[in-house]
Amino acid sequence: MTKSLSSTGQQDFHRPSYHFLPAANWMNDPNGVIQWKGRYHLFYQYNPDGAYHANMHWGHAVSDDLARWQELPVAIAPTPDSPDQGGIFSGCVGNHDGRPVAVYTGVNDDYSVQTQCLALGNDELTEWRKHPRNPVVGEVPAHLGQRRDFRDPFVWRQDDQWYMALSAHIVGVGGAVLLYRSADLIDWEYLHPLYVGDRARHGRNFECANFFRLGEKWVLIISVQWDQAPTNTIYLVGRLEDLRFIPEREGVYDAGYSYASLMHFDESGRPLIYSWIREGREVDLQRAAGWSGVQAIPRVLSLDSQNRLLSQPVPEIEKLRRTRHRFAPSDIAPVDLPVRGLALDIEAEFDVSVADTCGIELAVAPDGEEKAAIVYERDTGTLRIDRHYRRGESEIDSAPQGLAHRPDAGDMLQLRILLDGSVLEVIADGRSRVTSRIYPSSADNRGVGLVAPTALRALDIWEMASIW
Ligand code: DQQ
Repeated sequence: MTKSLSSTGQQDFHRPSYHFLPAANWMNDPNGVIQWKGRYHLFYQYNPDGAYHANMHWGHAVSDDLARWQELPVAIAPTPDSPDQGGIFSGCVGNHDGRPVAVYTGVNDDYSVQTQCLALGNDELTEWRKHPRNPVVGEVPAHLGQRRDFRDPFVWRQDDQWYMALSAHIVGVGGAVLLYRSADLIDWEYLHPLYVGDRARHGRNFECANFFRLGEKWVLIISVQWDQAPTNTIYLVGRLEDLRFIPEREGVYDAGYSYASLMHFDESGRPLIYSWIREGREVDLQRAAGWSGVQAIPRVLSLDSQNRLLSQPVPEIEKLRRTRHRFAPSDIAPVDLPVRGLALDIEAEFDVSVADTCGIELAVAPDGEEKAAIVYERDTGTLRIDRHYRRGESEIDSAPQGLAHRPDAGDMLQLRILLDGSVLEVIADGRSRVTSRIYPSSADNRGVGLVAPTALRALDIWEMASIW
């Protein structure tokens, strides 16, 4: 049984040190990400009452460099006797003629009524005034056959109009992204579904759809609720014809704990994406820790020549790199490396033709029994994360994670790994992503090891500075 850290008196080594999370309490989806007058603003689903999902507000943090964040007071709170009295659910911030406008879902007390609302911000984005015409989108289109899942507005400018993608589902069919149009963000016209998923392939319900142009293509990123499987995020790349999205390629955005991703273009035009990394431990343990939910390191998006969606952590976090440990293949005989740490940034290259499996082990216990292994399995073409705990921890998810992956020609596998306390972000060749959570039972679980050292071609490990 894992004890609460307050009861053991230990420092909370599960708590990340270079990923953003509020000082305490519950956080989930990123909301309203925007660069405003040079500063990056991150809003997020936040419960000021504790480390559990309820009483949603928009928390607020700012950053000048995307590496260090400062938590500010809550930005938007529910208003009694209004369409958002039960919570301020997810949404975005648009720049309407130089004014910041938050577009979000307001919910009633049991979340059965979900409507789209506006709040007008001051120039610091710290004070928000609810629009007197809320809700600006109140009617659920009848053809959905349901009224409960109708949320997460994502707005963009196109041809001098505002467009809004809303996430929902059509009963018996699958997830749906609904398209609306407005001149002023206040009066909205429902056009039609921008895209309708197939329930067997794309899940039961869509949340947090993002729709944006990357070069010649349009990209749809969706957070998916499935009938049986855990939630995940998928992406589709295609074209826009008569304001309907025609996908040409689809893939998994992240096969793990990353969810509710939200992108924006920063002032230099970079497409940046943020994601909530949810917990992999029971609610009681989250409450005992006093915090729940972490933001992924923001990533830069691009498409490769095959229109696969690439994402790389923003280069700004490299300024947090401290001691570097560089290993050449000739150095590496031992399986255990002379590096220890729970806050590491790793770049590794393996030749997958050399061994059946290769990879890296992290958070390894002194006796080797507990660890997280990031393993590439050549025969099945699978990138896996195996979490080994000393005893069965029923309160902690230790199910194997993974997704299909094959390096392109040349057999070289590039891994980028961000380890930060209980957070593990893994990106293979820029295009296959698995986010994980690990909860070592001891702060001594800091070892780093190699699976099949002979397959290693290059390895850099940086110890990371804390942002607090
Ligand atoms: N989280 C929000 C919803 C959204 C969901 C509520 C996704 O707006 O659909 O906290 O995690």
